[in-house]
Amino acid sequence: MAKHHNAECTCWNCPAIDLTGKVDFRACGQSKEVFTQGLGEEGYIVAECNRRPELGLYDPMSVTFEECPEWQPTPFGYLLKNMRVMILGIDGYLGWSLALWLGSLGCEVSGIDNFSRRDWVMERGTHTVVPISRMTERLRAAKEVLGLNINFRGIDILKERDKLREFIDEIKPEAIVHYGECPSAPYSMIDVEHAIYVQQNNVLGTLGVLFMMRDLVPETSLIKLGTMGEYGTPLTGRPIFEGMFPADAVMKWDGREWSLGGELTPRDPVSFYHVSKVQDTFNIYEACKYWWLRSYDVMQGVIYGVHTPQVAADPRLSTRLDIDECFGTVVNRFVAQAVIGFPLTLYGAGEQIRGFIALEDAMQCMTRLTAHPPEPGQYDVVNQMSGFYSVRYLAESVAKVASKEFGIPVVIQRVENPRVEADIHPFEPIYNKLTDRFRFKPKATLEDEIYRMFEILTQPHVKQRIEEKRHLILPRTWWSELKKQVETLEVIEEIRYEPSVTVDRP
Ligand code: USQ
Repeated sequence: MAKHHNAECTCWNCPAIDLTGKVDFRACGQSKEVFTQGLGEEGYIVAECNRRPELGLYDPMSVTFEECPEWQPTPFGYLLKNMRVMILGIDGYLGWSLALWLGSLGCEVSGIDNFSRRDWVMERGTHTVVPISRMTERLRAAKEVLGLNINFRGIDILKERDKLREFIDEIKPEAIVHYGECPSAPYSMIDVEHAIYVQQNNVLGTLGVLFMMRDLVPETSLIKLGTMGEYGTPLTGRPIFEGMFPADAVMKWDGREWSLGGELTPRDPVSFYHVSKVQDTFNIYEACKYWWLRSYDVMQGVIYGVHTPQVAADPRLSTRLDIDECFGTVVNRFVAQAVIGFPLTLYGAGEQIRGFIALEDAMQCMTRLTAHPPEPGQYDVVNQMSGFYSVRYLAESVAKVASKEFGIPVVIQRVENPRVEADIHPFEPIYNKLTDRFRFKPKATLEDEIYRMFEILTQPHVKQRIEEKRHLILPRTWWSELKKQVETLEVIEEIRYEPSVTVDRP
Protein backbone atom coordinates (compact mmCIF):
# COMPACT_ATOMS: atom_id res chain seq x y z
CA MET A 1 0.00 0.00 0.00
CA ALA A 2 1.27 3.51 -0.80
CA LYS A 3 2.58 5.34 2.20
CA HIS A 4 0.61 8.20 3.67
CA HIS A 5 1.61 11.64 2.44
CA ASN A 6 3.07 12.54 5.83
CA ALA A 7 4.75 9.20 6.65
CA GLU A 8 8.25 10.62 6.22
CA CYS A 9 7.66 13.81 8.23
CA THR A 10 9.70 13.85 11.43
CA CYS A 11 9.43 15.45 14.87
CA TRP A 12 10.80 18.56 13.20
CA ASN A 13 7.32 18.98 11.70
CA CYS A 14 5.47 17.81 14.81
CA PRO A 15 3.73 20.36 17.04
CA ALA A 16 4.51 18.23 20.11
CA ILE A 17 8.19 19.08 19.78
CA ASP A 18 9.70 21.38 22.37
CA LEU A 19 12.43 23.49 20.80
CA THR A 20 12.40 26.38 23.25
CA GLY A 21 15.95 27.27 24.16
CA LYS A 22 17.34 24.48 22.01
CA VAL A 23 17.51 25.93 18.53
CA ASP A 24 19.04 29.15 17.32
CA PHE A 25 15.91 31.23 17.03
CA ARG A 26 17.83 34.39 17.86
CA ALA A 27 15.51 36.31 15.60
CA CYS A 28 12.77 35.69 18.15
CA GLY A 29 14.81 36.97 21.04
CA GLN A 30 16.70 33.90 22.25
CA SER A 31 20.33 34.58 22.94
CA LYS A 32 23.17 32.47 21.64
CA GLU A 33 24.01 31.29 25.16
CA VAL A 34 20.50 29.89 25.65
CA PHE A 35 20.36 27.90 22.46
CA THR A 36 23.76 26.22 22.69
CA GLN A 37 22.49 24.00 25.50
CA GLY A 38 20.31 22.34 22.90
CA LEU A 39 23.07 21.16 20.60
CA GLY A 40 24.01 17.52 20.93
CA GLU A 41 27.61 16.36 21.30
CA GLU A 42 28.29 16.59 17.60
CA GLY A 43 26.53 19.88 17.19
CA TYR A 44 23.22 18.41 15.98
CA ILE A 45 19.91 19.92 17.00
CA VAL A 46 18.29 18.13 19.90
CA ALA A 47 14.76 18.55 21.22
CA GLU A 48 12.27 17.20 23.71
CA CYS A 49 8.80 15.81 23.05
CA ASN A 50 5.83 17.18 24.98
CA ARG A 51 3.89 13.98 24.41
CA ARG A 52 6.71 11.54 25.14
CA PRO A 53 8.89 13.10 27.85
CA GLU A 54 10.57 9.71 28.36
CA LEU A 55 12.57 10.34 25.16
CA GLY A 56 14.57 13.04 26.95
CA LEU A 57 16.80 15.08 24.64
CA TYR A 58 16.96 13.48 21.19
CA ASP A 59 17.53 14.22 17.52
CA PRO A 60 14.14 15.38 16.17
CA MET A 61 14.97 14.24 12.63
CA SER A 62 15.42 10.65 13.81
CA VAL A 63 11.74 9.73 14.32
CA THR A 64 9.18 9.75 11.50
CA PHE A 65 5.40 10.04 11.86
CA GLU A 66 5.16 6.51 10.58
CA GLU A 67 7.34 5.28 13.43
CA CYS A 68 5.89 7.40 16.21
CA PRO A 69 3.06 5.76 18.21
CA GLU A 70 1.46 9.19 18.75
CA TRP A 71 0.71 9.51 15.01
CA GLN A 72 -2.04 7.18 13.89
CA PRO A 73 -3.26 6.34 10.39
CA THR A 74 -6.50 7.83 9.05
CA PRO A 75 -7.80 7.93 5.46
CA PHE A 76 -6.18 11.37 5.15
CA GLY A 77 -2.73 10.61 6.52
CA TYR A 78 -1.34 10.09 10.00
CA LEU A 79 -2.98 12.30 12.63
CA LEU A 80 -1.78 12.88 16.19
CA LYS A 81 -3.78 10.82 18.68
CA ASN A 82 -6.53 13.11 20.05
CA MET A 83 -4.88 15.97 18.19
CA ARG A 84 -5.89 19.27 19.74
CA VAL A 85 -7.21 21.45 16.92
CA MET A 86 -8.64 24.88 17.60
CA ILE A 87 -10.96 26.40 15.00
CA LEU A 88 -11.34 30.16 14.96
CA GLY A 89 -14.75 30.91 13.48
CA ILE A 90 -16.24 27.53 14.41
CA ASP A 91 -19.87 28.64 13.95
CA GLY A 92 -19.49 29.48 10.23
CA TYR A 93 -20.22 27.60 7.01
CA LEU A 94 -16.74 26.05 6.95
CA GLY A 95 -15.83 26.15 10.64
CA TRP A 96 -18.77 24.07 11.79
CA SER A 97 -18.33 21.53 8.99
CA LEU A 98 -14.64 21.14 9.82
CA ALA A 99 -15.29 20.79 13.56
CA LEU A 100 -17.51 17.77 12.95
CA TRP A 101 -15.21 16.36 10.29
CA LEU A 102 -12.05 16.52 12.41
CA GLY A 103 -13.90 15.42 15.54
CA SER A 104 -15.05 12.31 13.68
CA LEU A 105 -11.41 11.55 12.86
CA GLY A 106 -10.53 11.54 16.55
CA CYS A 107 -9.30 15.12 16.99
CA GLU A 108 -10.05 17.00 20.20
CA VAL A 109 -11.78 20.00 18.71
CA SER A 110 -12.08 23.36 20.40
CA GLY A 111 -13.25 26.58 18.88
CA ILE A 112 -14.32 30.16 19.28
CA ASP A 113 -16.83 32.39 17.55
CA ASN A 114 -18.61 35.66 18.23
CA PHE A 115 -21.56 34.72 15.97
CA SER A 116 -20.86 37.69 13.73
CA ARG A 117 -21.76 35.76 10.57
CA ARG A 118 -25.27 35.34 11.96
CA ASP A 119 -25.36 39.07 12.68
CA TRP A 120 -24.06 40.21 9.26
CA VAL A 121 -26.59 38.06 7.47
CA MET A 122 -29.37 39.37 9.69
CA GLU A 123 -28.18 42.94 9.09
CA ARG A 124 -28.64 42.34 5.33
CA GLY A 125 -32.22 41.28 6.06
CA THR A 126 -31.69 37.69 5.01
CA HIS A 127 -31.17 34.21 6.46
CA THR A 128 -29.45 30.90 5.82
CA VAL A 129 -31.84 28.92 3.64
CA VAL A 130 -30.81 25.64 5.26
CA PRO A 131 -31.91 26.21 8.84
CA ILE A 132 -29.17 25.89 11.45
CA SER A 133 -29.37 25.39 15.20
CA ARG A 134 -28.08 27.61 17.96
CA MET A 135 -24.62 26.72 19.21
CA THR A 136 -25.86 25.04 22.40
CA GLU A 137 -28.09 22.80 20.32
CA ARG A 138 -25.30 22.11 17.83
CA LEU A 139 -22.96 21.04 20.61
CA ARG A 140 -25.59 18.82 22.20
CA ALA A 141 -26.36 17.16 18.85
CA ALA A 142 -22.64 16.66 18.09
CA LYS A 143 -22.37 14.79 21.39
CA GLU A 144 -25.55 12.78 20.94
CA VAL A 145 -25.21 11.87 17.28
CA LEU A 146 -21.45 11.71 16.74
CA GLY A 147 -20.15 11.31 20.30
CA LEU A 148 -18.07 14.49 20.09
CA ASN A 149 -17.16 16.83 22.94
CA ILE A 150 -16.47 20.12 21.23
CA ASN A 151 -15.00 22.71 23.55
CA PHE A 152 -16.62 25.99 22.52
CA ARG A 153 -16.15 29.50 23.85
CA GLY A 154 -17.89 32.67 22.67
CA ILE A 155 -14.97 35.02 21.99
CA ASP A 156 -14.37 37.94 19.63
CA ILE A 157 -10.87 37.58 18.17
CA LEU A 158 -10.28 41.30 17.88
CA LYS A 159 -12.06 42.72 20.89
CA GLU A 160 -11.46 39.95 23.43
CA ARG A 161 -7.81 39.15 22.99
CA ASP A 162 -7.34 38.44 26.70
CA LYS A 163 -10.00 35.76 26.64
CA LEU A 164 -8.58 34.18 23.50
CA ARG A 165 -5.10 34.22 24.99
CA GLU A 166 -6.40 32.43 28.08
CA PHE A 167 -8.22 29.85 25.99
CA ILE A 168 -5.17 29.13 23.82
CA ASP A 169 -3.01 28.83 26.92
CA GLU A 170 -5.48 26.43 28.49
CA ILE A 171 -5.95 24.21 25.41
CA LYS A 172 -2.44 24.46 23.96
CA PRO A 173 -3.76 23.61 20.47
CA GLU A 174 -1.49 21.59 18.21
CA ALA A 175 -3.01 23.20 15.13
CA ILE A 176 -5.04 26.37 14.74
CA VAL A 177 -7.37 26.65 11.76
CA HIS A 178 -8.25 30.26 11.19
CA TYR A 179 -11.62 30.83 9.53
CA GLY A 180 -12.53 33.71 11.83
CA GLU A 181 -12.87 36.50 9.27
CA CYS A 182 -15.58 38.27 7.33
CA PRO A 183 -15.62 36.44 3.97
CA SER A 184 -17.65 38.78 1.80
CA ALA A 185 -16.36 40.98 -1.00
CA PRO A 186 -19.68 42.82 -1.52
CA TYR A 187 -20.12 43.38 2.23
CA SER A 188 -16.76 45.16 2.31
CA MET A 189 -17.84 47.40 -0.58
CA ILE A 190 -21.15 48.67 0.88
CA ASP A 191 -19.72 51.88 2.34
CA VAL A 192 -16.83 53.25 4.35
CA GLU A 193 -18.10 51.76 7.63
CA HIS A 194 -18.27 48.26 6.19
CA ALA A 195 -14.89 48.56 4.46
CA ILE A 196 -13.20 49.68 7.67
CA TYR A 197 -14.97 47.07 9.72
CA VAL A 198 -13.96 44.19 7.42
CA GLN A 199 -10.34 45.25 7.24
CA GLN A 200 -10.08 45.86 10.99
CA ASN A 201 -11.77 42.62 11.90
CA ASN A 202 -9.77 40.52 9.49
CA VAL A 203 -6.34 42.09 9.48
CA LEU A 204 -6.02 43.17 13.09
CA GLY A 205 -7.77 40.09 14.44
CA THR A 206 -5.25 37.88 12.66
CA LEU A 207 -2.32 40.02 13.72
CA GLY A 208 -3.35 39.51 17.35
CA VAL A 209 -3.53 35.74 16.84
CA LEU A 210 0.03 35.74 15.48
CA PHE A 211 1.36 37.42 18.62
CA MET A 212 -0.51 34.94 20.82
CA MET A 213 0.97 32.04 18.90
CA ARG A 214 4.46 33.49 19.28
CA ASP A 215 4.03 33.77 23.02
CA LEU A 216 2.06 30.63 23.82
CA VAL A 217 2.29 27.96 21.11
CA PRO A 218 5.18 28.70 18.75
CA GLU A 219 5.33 25.10 17.45
CA THR A 220 1.65 25.01 16.50
CA SER A 221 0.82 25.27 12.82
CA LEU A 222 -1.49 28.00 11.64
CA ILE A 223 -3.72 26.95 8.77
CA LYS A 224 -5.13 30.21 7.60
CA LEU A 225 -7.89 30.75 5.09
CA GLY A 226 -6.81 33.12 2.35
CA THR A 227 -8.41 33.35 -1.07
CA MET A 228 -7.59 32.79 -4.74
CA GLY A 229 -8.93 36.33 -5.14
CA GLU A 230 -5.70 37.66 -3.64
CA TYR A 231 -4.06 37.12 -7.02
CA GLY A 232 -6.76 38.68 -9.16
CA THR A 233 -6.81 37.69 -12.82
CA PRO A 234 -3.54 38.87 -14.42
CA LEU A 235 -4.36 40.17 -17.87
CA THR A 236 -0.92 39.15 -19.17
CA GLY A 237 -2.11 35.57 -18.84
CA ARG A 238 0.89 34.54 -16.72
CA PRO A 239 0.28 31.48 -14.59
CA ILE A 240 -1.05 32.05 -11.08
CA PHE A 241 1.54 30.22 -8.99
CA GLU A 242 1.00 28.94 -5.47
CA GLY A 243 2.00 32.07 -3.59
CA MET A 244 5.64 32.07 -4.57
CA PHE A 245 7.46 31.92 -7.89
CA PRO A 246 8.94 28.52 -8.74
CA ALA A 247 12.72 28.12 -8.71
CA ASP A 248 13.07 28.44 -12.48
CA ALA A 249 11.05 31.65 -12.92
CA VAL A 250 13.16 34.52 -14.23
CA MET A 251 12.63 38.20 -14.75
CA LYS A 252 14.25 39.85 -17.74
CA TRP A 253 14.72 43.57 -17.96
CA ASP A 254 17.09 45.96 -19.60
CA GLY A 255 19.23 43.18 -21.03
CA ARG A 256 19.67 41.55 -17.62
CA GLU A 257 18.08 38.53 -15.94
CA TRP A 258 17.23 37.56 -12.34
CA SER A 259 15.78 34.49 -10.71
CA LEU A 260 12.43 35.12 -9.03
CA GLY A 261 12.41 31.72 -7.32
CA GLY A 262 10.89 31.81 -3.83
CA GLU A 263 9.69 35.42 -4.01
CA LEU A 264 6.04 36.16 -3.27
CA THR A 265 4.10 36.58 -6.50
CA PRO A 266 2.23 39.82 -7.20
CA ARG A 267 -1.19 40.22 -5.63
CA ASP A 268 -4.02 42.09 -7.31
CA PRO A 269 -7.06 41.79 -5.04
CA VAL A 270 -10.54 42.53 -6.31
CA SER A 271 -12.32 44.12 -3.32
CA PHE A 272 -11.50 45.66 0.07
CA TYR A 273 -12.27 42.25 1.55
CA HIS A 274 -9.71 40.61 -0.74
CA VAL A 275 -7.22 43.31 0.23
CA SER A 276 -7.62 42.25 3.86
CA LYS A 277 -6.53 38.73 2.90
CA VAL A 278 -3.47 40.11 1.10
CA GLN A 279 -2.53 42.07 4.18
CA ASP A 280 -2.89 38.86 6.22
CA THR A 281 -0.56 37.10 3.81
CA PHE A 282 2.18 39.62 4.49
CA ASN A 283 1.61 39.64 8.26
CA ILE A 284 1.81 35.84 8.43
CA TYR A 285 4.82 35.73 6.13
CA GLU A 286 6.61 38.19 8.42
CA ALA A 287 5.62 36.33 11.60
CA CYS A 288 7.11 33.12 10.20
CA LYS A 289 10.26 35.03 9.35
CA TYR A 290 10.63 36.92 12.66
CA TRP A 291 9.45 34.24 15.08
CA TRP A 292 9.78 30.94 13.23
CA LEU A 293 6.05 30.38 13.31
CA ARG A 294 4.78 27.87 10.75
CA SER A 295 1.84 28.40 8.48
CA TYR A 296 -0.04 27.22 5.46
CA ASP A 297 -1.82 30.10 3.80
CA VAL A 298 -4.70 28.51 1.96
CA MET A 299 -5.74 30.31 -1.22
CA GLN A 300 -9.17 28.78 -1.51
CA GLY A 301 -11.31 29.05 -4.60
CA VAL A 302 -15.01 29.82 -4.43
CA ILE A 303 -16.65 27.17 -2.31
CA TYR A 304 -19.99 25.51 -3.03
CA GLY A 305 -22.19 22.77 -1.66
CA VAL A 306 -23.70 21.99 1.67
CA HIS A 307 -22.85 18.36 2.21
CA THR A 308 -20.43 16.40 4.36
CA PRO A 309 -21.29 13.06 5.94
CA GLN A 310 -21.35 14.66 9.40
CA VAL A 311 -23.52 17.69 8.67
CA ALA A 312 -25.92 15.33 6.92
CA ALA A 313 -26.16 13.06 9.96
CA ASP A 314 -28.87 15.10 11.72
CA PRO A 315 -30.79 18.31 10.89
CA ARG A 316 -29.38 19.90 14.05
CA LEU A 317 -25.89 19.45 12.64
CA SER A 318 -26.53 21.22 9.31
CA THR A 319 -24.19 23.93 8.20
CA ARG A 320 -25.48 27.22 6.85
CA LEU A 321 -26.18 28.08 3.22
CA ASP A 322 -26.54 31.70 2.19
CA ILE A 323 -27.86 32.89 -1.15
CA ASP A 324 -27.96 36.68 -0.89
CA GLU A 325 -25.59 38.93 -2.85
CA CYS A 326 -23.15 39.34 0.08
CA PHE A 327 -22.85 35.91 1.62
CA GLY A 328 -24.06 33.56 -1.09
CA THR A 329 -21.33 32.31 -3.40
CA VAL A 330 -22.13 31.96 -7.05
CA VAL A 331 -22.94 28.23 -7.43
CA ASN A 332 -25.01 28.23 -4.24
CA ARG A 333 -26.90 31.25 -5.53
CA PHE A 334 -27.53 29.72 -8.94
CA VAL A 335 -28.99 26.52 -7.51
CA ALA A 336 -31.25 28.49 -5.16
CA GLN A 337 -32.35 30.75 -8.04
CA ALA A 338 -33.17 27.74 -10.20
CA VAL A 339 -35.22 26.15 -7.43
CA ILE A 340 -37.58 29.15 -7.25
CA GLY A 341 -37.64 29.86 -10.99
CA PHE A 342 -35.59 33.06 -10.74
CA PRO A 343 -33.48 33.69 -13.88
CA LEU A 344 -29.85 32.90 -13.00
CA THR A 345 -27.87 36.11 -12.55
CA LEU A 346 -24.74 36.20 -14.72
CA TYR A 347 -22.87 39.39 -13.93
CA GLY A 348 -21.63 41.26 -17.01
CA ALA A 349 -20.38 39.09 -19.84
CA GLY A 350 -20.50 36.04 -17.59
CA GLU A 351 -17.08 34.99 -18.83
CA GLN A 352 -15.29 35.59 -15.49
CA ILE A 353 -13.31 32.51 -14.57
CA ARG A 354 -12.66 31.45 -10.98
CA GLY A 355 -11.29 28.44 -9.15
CA PHE A 356 -13.88 26.33 -7.31
CA ILE A 357 -13.98 23.61 -4.69
CA ALA A 358 -16.81 21.67 -3.06
CA LEU A 359 -17.30 21.87 0.70
CA GLU A 360 -16.45 18.23 1.27
CA ASP A 361 -13.26 18.47 -0.78
CA ALA A 362 -12.21 21.59 1.12
CA MET A 363 -12.59 19.61 4.35
CA GLN A 364 -10.36 16.89 2.99
CA CYS A 365 -7.69 19.44 2.04
CA MET A 366 -7.74 21.10 5.46
CA THR A 367 -7.33 17.71 7.13
CA ARG A 368 -4.39 16.79 4.94
CA LEU A 369 -2.72 20.09 5.73
CA THR A 370 -3.35 19.68 9.47
CA ALA A 371 -1.78 16.24 9.25
CA HIS A 372 1.37 17.54 7.59
CA PRO A 373 2.50 20.56 9.61
CA PRO A 374 5.09 22.86 8.09
CA GLU A 375 8.58 23.02 9.56
CA PRO A 376 9.54 25.75 12.03
CA GLY A 377 9.70 29.07 10.22
CA GLN A 378 8.05 27.66 7.08
CA TYR A 379 5.47 29.84 5.39
CA ASP A 380 3.86 28.00 2.52
CA VAL A 381 0.92 28.60 0.23
CA VAL A 382 -1.47 26.19 -1.42
CA ASN A 383 -4.02 27.02 -4.09
CA GLN A 384 -7.02 25.08 -2.81
CA MET A 385 -9.37 24.38 -5.68
CA SER A 386 -10.42 21.38 -7.70
CA GLY A 387 -11.26 23.00 -11.04
CA PHE A 388 -11.87 26.33 -12.74
CA TYR A 389 -14.88 27.42 -14.72
CA SER A 390 -16.47 30.47 -16.24
CA VAL A 391 -19.57 31.75 -14.49
CA ARG A 392 -21.54 31.05 -17.67
CA TYR A 393 -20.42 27.42 -17.64
CA LEU A 394 -21.61 27.16 -14.04
CA ALA A 395 -25.01 28.58 -14.92
CA GLU A 396 -25.32 26.11 -17.78
CA SER A 397 -24.29 23.22 -15.53
CA VAL A 398 -26.91 24.23 -12.97
CA ALA A 399 -29.52 24.56 -15.74
CA LYS A 400 -28.60 21.13 -17.06
CA VAL A 401 -28.94 19.34 -13.73
CA ALA A 402 -32.11 21.30 -12.92
CA SER A 403 -33.93 20.39 -16.11
CA LYS A 404 -32.51 16.94 -16.78
CA GLU A 405 -32.66 15.53 -13.29
CA PHE A 406 -35.34 17.58 -11.54
CA GLY A 407 -37.58 18.68 -14.40
CA ILE A 408 -37.04 22.35 -13.51
CA PRO A 409 -36.72 24.61 -16.59
CA VAL A 410 -34.17 27.40 -16.17
CA VAL A 411 -33.79 30.87 -17.64
CA ILE A 412 -30.38 32.55 -17.58
CA GLN A 413 -30.07 36.34 -17.62
CA ARG A 414 -27.11 38.65 -17.97
CA VAL A 415 -27.30 41.57 -15.58
CA GLU A 416 -25.18 44.70 -15.18
CA ASN A 417 -22.01 43.78 -13.32
CA PRO A 418 -21.98 45.69 -10.04
CA ARG A 419 -18.33 44.78 -9.48
CA VAL A 420 -15.18 46.17 -11.01
CA GLU A 421 -13.61 43.04 -12.44
CA ALA A 422 -12.41 41.86 -15.81
CA ASP A 423 -15.23 39.81 -17.20
CA ILE A 424 -13.20 38.49 -20.11
CA HIS A 425 -9.67 37.45 -19.17
CA PRO A 426 -7.10 34.65 -19.33
CA PHE A 427 -6.76 32.42 -16.25
CA GLU A 428 -4.13 29.78 -15.64
CA PRO A 429 -4.01 28.77 -12.00
CA ILE A 430 -1.39 26.28 -10.83
CA TYR A 431 -2.87 24.03 -8.16
CA ASN A 432 -0.93 20.82 -7.93
CA LYS A 433 0.68 21.12 -4.49
CA LEU A 434 -2.35 19.72 -2.68
CA THR A 435 -2.71 16.82 -5.08
CA ASP A 436 1.02 16.04 -5.43
CA ARG A 437 2.46 16.72 -1.99
CA PHE A 438 -0.59 16.17 0.19
CA ARG A 439 -2.32 13.58 -2.07
CA PHE A 440 -5.62 15.40 -2.18
CA LYS A 441 -8.07 13.52 -4.37
CA PRO A 442 -11.15 15.54 -5.27
CA LYS A 443 -14.20 13.45 -4.53
CA ALA A 444 -17.15 15.62 -5.48
CA THR A 445 -17.62 16.44 -9.16
CA LEU A 446 -19.29 19.75 -9.95
CA GLU A 447 -22.39 18.05 -11.37
CA ASP A 448 -22.73 15.62 -8.49
CA GLU A 449 -22.51 18.38 -5.93
CA ILE A 450 -25.03 20.51 -7.82
CA TYR A 451 -27.32 17.48 -7.87
CA ARG A 452 -26.92 17.04 -4.12
CA MET A 453 -27.71 20.71 -3.57
CA PHE A 454 -30.89 20.42 -5.59
CA GLU A 455 -31.95 17.51 -3.41
CA ILE A 456 -31.58 19.66 -0.32
CA LEU A 457 -32.80 22.98 -1.71
CA THR A 458 -35.95 21.57 -3.28
CA GLN A 459 -37.21 20.33 0.09
CA PRO A 460 -40.39 22.34 0.74
CA HIS A 461 -39.20 24.06 3.94
CA VAL A 462 -35.89 25.10 2.32
CA LYS A 463 -37.59 26.22 -0.90
CA GLN A 464 -39.97 28.28 1.20
CA ARG A 465 -37.03 30.00 2.93
CA ILE A 466 -35.51 30.83 -0.48
CA GLU A 467 -38.85 32.26 -1.68
CA GLU A 468 -39.01 34.51 1.38
CA LYS A 469 -35.76 36.19 0.31
CA ARG A 470 -36.43 36.35 -3.43
CA HIS A 471 -36.35 40.18 -3.28
CA LEU A 472 -32.73 40.05 -2.03
CA ILE A 473 -31.31 38.03 -4.92
CA LEU A 474 -30.48 40.85 -7.33
CA PRO A 475 -27.38 42.74 -6.17
CA ARG A 476 -27.46 46.35 -5.02
CA THR A 477 -23.88 46.80 -3.89
CA TRP A 478 -21.83 48.53 -6.55
CA TRP A 479 -18.07 48.82 -6.47
CA SER A 480 -18.62 52.30 -7.90
CA GLU A 481 -20.81 54.70 -5.98
CA LEU A 482 -24.02 53.81 -7.77
CA LYS A 483 -26.95 53.11 -5.50
CA LYS A 484 -29.46 51.06 -7.42
CA GLN A 485 -30.45 47.52 -8.14
CA VAL A 486 -28.76 46.02 -11.20
CA GLU A 487 -30.78 45.75 -14.37
CA THR A 488 -31.14 42.93 -16.84
CA LEU A 489 -28.98 43.20 -19.97
CA GLU A 490 -30.09 40.09 -21.78
CA VAL A 491 -32.34 37.15 -21.12
CA ILE A 492 -30.94 33.91 -22.39
CA GLU A 493 -33.73 31.63 -23.41
CA GLU A 494 -35.23 28.99 -21.29
CA ILE A 495 -33.02 25.93 -21.12
CA ARG A 496 -34.66 22.54 -21.16
CA TYR A 497 -32.91 19.26 -21.55
CA GLU A 498 -34.30 15.81 -22.10
CA PRO A 499 -34.81 14.07 -18.76
CA SER A 500 -31.95 11.83 -17.86
CA VAL A 501 -32.37 8.13 -18.39
CA THR A 502 -28.77 7.08 -18.15
CA VAL A 503 -27.31 8.73 -15.06
CA ASP A 504 -27.50 6.50 -12.01
CA ARG A 505 -27.84 8.41 -8.79
CA PRO A 506 -27.33 7.03 -5.31
N1 USQ B 1 -21.13 36.21 -9.91
C1 USQ B 1 -22.12 36.20 -10.88
N2 USQ B 1 -23.41 36.12 -10.47
C2 USQ B 1 -23.77 36.05 -9.15
C3 USQ B 1 -22.76 36.04 -8.18
C4 USQ B 1 -21.46 36.14 -8.60
O1 USQ B 1 -21.83 36.26 -12.08
O2 USQ B 1 -24.98 35.99 -8.87
C5 USQ B 1 -19.72 36.25 -10.32
C6 USQ B 1 -18.94 37.40 -9.72
O3 USQ B 1 -19.01 38.54 -10.50
C7 USQ B 1 -17.54 36.81 -9.62
C8 USQ B 1 -17.76 35.31 -9.46
O4 USQ B 1 -19.10 35.08 -9.83
O5 USQ B 1 -16.84 37.03 -10.79
C9 USQ B 1 -17.56 34.79 -8.06
O6 USQ B 1 -18.36 35.53 -7.17
P1 USQ B 1 -18.76 34.97 -5.72
O7 USQ B 1 -19.70 35.95 -5.10
O8 USQ B 1 -19.18 33.56 -5.79
O9 USQ B 1 -17.35 34.94 -5.00
P2 USQ B 1 -16.41 36.09 -4.47
O10 USQ B 1 -17.09 37.37 -4.27
O11 USQ B 1 -15.21 36.07 -5.35
O12 USQ B 1 -16.04 35.55 -3.03
C10 USQ B 1 -16.15 34.19 -2.66
C11 USQ B 1 -16.20 34.11 -1.15
C12 USQ B 1 -14.90 34.65 -0.59
C13 USQ B 1 -13.73 33.91 -1.22
C14 USQ B 1 -13.79 33.95 -2.73
C15 USQ B 1 -12.79 33.06 -3.39
O13 USQ B 1 -17.30 34.84 -0.66
O14 USQ B 1 -14.89 34.50 0.81
O15 USQ B 1 -12.55 34.53 -0.79
O16 USQ B 1 -15.06 33.45 -3.15
S1 USQ B 1 -12.21 33.77 -4.90
O17 USQ B 1 -13.34 34.17 -5.72
O18 USQ B 1 -11.39 32.78 -5.55
O19 USQ B 1 -11.49 34.95 -4.51
